[in-house]
Amino acid sequence: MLNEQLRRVLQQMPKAELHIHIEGSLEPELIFALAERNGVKLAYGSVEELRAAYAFTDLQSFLDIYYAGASVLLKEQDFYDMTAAYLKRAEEDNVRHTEIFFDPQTHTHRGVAMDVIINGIYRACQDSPVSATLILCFLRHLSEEDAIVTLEAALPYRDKFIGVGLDSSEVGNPPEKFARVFARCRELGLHLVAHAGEEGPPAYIYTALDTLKVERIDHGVRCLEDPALTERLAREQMALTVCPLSNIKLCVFDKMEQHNILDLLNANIVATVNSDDPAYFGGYMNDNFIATFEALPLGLSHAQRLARNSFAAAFLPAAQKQQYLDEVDAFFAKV
Ligand code: ES4
Ligand code: ZN
Repeated sequence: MLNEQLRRVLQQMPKAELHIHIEGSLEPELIFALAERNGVKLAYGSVEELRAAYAFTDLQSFLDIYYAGASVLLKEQDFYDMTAAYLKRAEEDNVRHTEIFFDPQTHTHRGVAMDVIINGIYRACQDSPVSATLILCFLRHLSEEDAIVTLEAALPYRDKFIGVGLDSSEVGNPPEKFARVFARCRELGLHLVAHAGEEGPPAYIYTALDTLKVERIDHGVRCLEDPALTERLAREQMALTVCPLSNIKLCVFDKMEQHNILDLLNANIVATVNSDDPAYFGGYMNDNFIATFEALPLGLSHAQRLARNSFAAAFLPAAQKQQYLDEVDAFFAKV
């Protein structure tokens, strides 16, 4: 069991979240409320029935339900309400800064316009006391051509997102499939990230780095299978946005006791803790920290390191980053 002091520190320490899919923050209750509001028919009869379907065996089994859940989002206010609910939970967990993924293709393919998506999410970010920026993710199971069309549709709102990412079904859709669209995003001055090494092999982490030129790896936990890659990630201080509860729910590791986040830290990798899809995977930021620290021999020094890593890896101006890092150190000086 976690001692009371460490639990309180994990809850109260200032932190940044760098890997959260906003569509994955839709709680079953809100899915049903929006379905009702929009007259959308769901394949599940009740909140309980929907929640009972959250028994995943791998990434794809989750994605099928995640896209079904997102089908209730139609109006700008729906995107606003979803984002506002997440930001309120983040604030309760002492998240000071968050970089939110959104998947426009999940919505544009259902006929929802890009301005509805971006304006709804962005307006909720502006109305929150939590610092929040947006990262547009391309769905890797779709074509690169579709990603290019999506980027073009989003460019009128270029000032409302800071970067692009790559998510959805990893195996069989390697980063290099998106070489051209990422090159274009790089020219546009967008930050670049990609999911790699969650279910996919270390080779995908290499091509995310070398072909896409990403600045962070989302998940990346399979890097430890390759000692040269592990050493490189540490040397380059390339951050990994690790999502512990997600990895357990999607069977990347059987049990939290087997999670490799402590091994990543011991290899001197800039690992961070994040919630991924909190409504589906059993918890928000502090739930992830607590579950991880309960299962593994992690202590106060690891908590401070993970809090520092979260800000060090954030896409923030240097002065603001330093301010957050000082805030972390001031918090731990009083513990
Ligand atoms: C995702 Cl856990 C995960 N992996 C890949 N794509 C995703 N989209 C939402 N959650
Ligand atoms: Zn993810």
